[in-house]
Amino acid sequence: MKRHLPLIAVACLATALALPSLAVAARATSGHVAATSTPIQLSIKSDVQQGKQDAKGSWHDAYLPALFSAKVGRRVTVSVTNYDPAPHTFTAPGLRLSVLIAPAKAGQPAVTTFTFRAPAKPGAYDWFCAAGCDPWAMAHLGFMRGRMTFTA
Ligand SMILES: [Cu+2]
Repeated sequence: MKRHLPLIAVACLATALALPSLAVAARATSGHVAATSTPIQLSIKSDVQQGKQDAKGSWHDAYLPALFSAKVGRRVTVSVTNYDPAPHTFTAPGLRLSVLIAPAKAGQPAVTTFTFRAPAKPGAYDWFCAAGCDPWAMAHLGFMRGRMTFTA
């Protein structure tokens, strides 16, 4: 079951994160989307859900995967399945994105889908979660911090 974020909630989050200059690009996908590439499917699992282990064997919150790519110039659709009963964000200042990722509820994962226009030129853009979830994960690439690469 897909849940779509009310835009007001996203706007409030952007304000709460003190990122008012970022355009909020979350859009509900109600039927027709002019997608020209396959949606990027991401999952989020918490430490207790054994999201991802660090080098010492401790589990952390993580986006799975955290490093992914898409084609330049196209409309990109990202679908995030959150198994964690806590919210996260997908915040990429370089892409002018800050999207609130809805929490799982009553044991059911929440799916948040958003779209944006990929940059015209190849390049890599860092993103992070700004929700204050797992401080270690938020500071480490591959957990609550990642990179999106756009290729020709
Ligand atoms: Cu997070």
